[in-house]
Amino acid sequence: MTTFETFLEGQKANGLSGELIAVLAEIAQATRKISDTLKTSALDGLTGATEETNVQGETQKPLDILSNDILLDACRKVPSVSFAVSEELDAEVAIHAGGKYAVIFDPLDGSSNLDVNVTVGTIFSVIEAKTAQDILKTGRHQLIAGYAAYGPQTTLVLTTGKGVQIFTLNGDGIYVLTTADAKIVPEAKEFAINAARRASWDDVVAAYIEDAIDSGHNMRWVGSMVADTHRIFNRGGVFLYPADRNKPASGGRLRLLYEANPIGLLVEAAGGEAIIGDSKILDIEPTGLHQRVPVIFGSKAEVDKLAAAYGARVLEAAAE
Ligand code: P6P
Repeated sequence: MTTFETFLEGQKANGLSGELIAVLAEIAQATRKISDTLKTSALDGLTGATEETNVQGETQKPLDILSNDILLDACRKVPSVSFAVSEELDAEVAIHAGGKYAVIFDPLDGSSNLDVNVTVGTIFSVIEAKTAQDILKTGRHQLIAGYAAYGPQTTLVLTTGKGVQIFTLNGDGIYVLTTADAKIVPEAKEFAINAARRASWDDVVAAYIEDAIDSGHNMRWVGSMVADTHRIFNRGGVFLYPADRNKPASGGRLRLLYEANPIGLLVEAAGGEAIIGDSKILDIEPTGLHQRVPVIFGSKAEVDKLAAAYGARVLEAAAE
């Protein structure tokens, strides 16, 4: 049995720095704490909503704040952490003056599902950043990316740049390696999109979904990105959260730094593709901590169809 701890020993032998191993170990410990907290949250009066709203304009839930605090405490335990960036906080938080790694996270993604006991998750990313300005770099600079999915099982999915590993939390609070080199199947007949927003889709997405339905594809939409992502790791498929064609400046709903980038690195490391139209997510130059982008990722054959359609549209526009 390979545990997370023995995995880290292997990572050290493969050259991952002791500092990054310490960061990853504390993030994993934070996800264990969040998992434990969620299990009894309804008994501990931690459900419902607070009177607070976050920088996104979303009503904060007690568990959003608690999960955020658990991750900030984890960052403070590691001297090499310079900054923390969170969906729940307006600006970056200075952690250790001499630090060199920024930890970027969505502490509890999909928290609107908490009161209905549906899988939610923590999404995290680690980059080298000695100054606040260093934080705004493309997703290709991520050194570590991953998520924890808190569902019937608690699973930790991560990459340190070489493949994707999946761990499952056992009854003793130990993460056990259950998939050593996760791959996303290139072909799949299942898409994830919020079909209620059909009026906001651009013509590429609308045509793709219509064709998928005509071809007998299935649809799943959990309303929790981590849950939809984990399904795609398990059986393939494509996830789409396109920009609203009526509000192009909004960029979409999902955030680049702590949702699209970490998921994009994991997906590419598992042989999938992650795009925003004719560009790859990991090549987008960030302009702000909470920048939103359209997101399409999953099985390579399906995402390539969409990328080709966007590419053709760019060529048509250039020819006009
Ligand atoms: P909608 C959760 O709030 C989230 O950021 C993602 O986890 C999820 O995929 C998406 O929003 C759901 O959005 O518009 O369907 O509620």
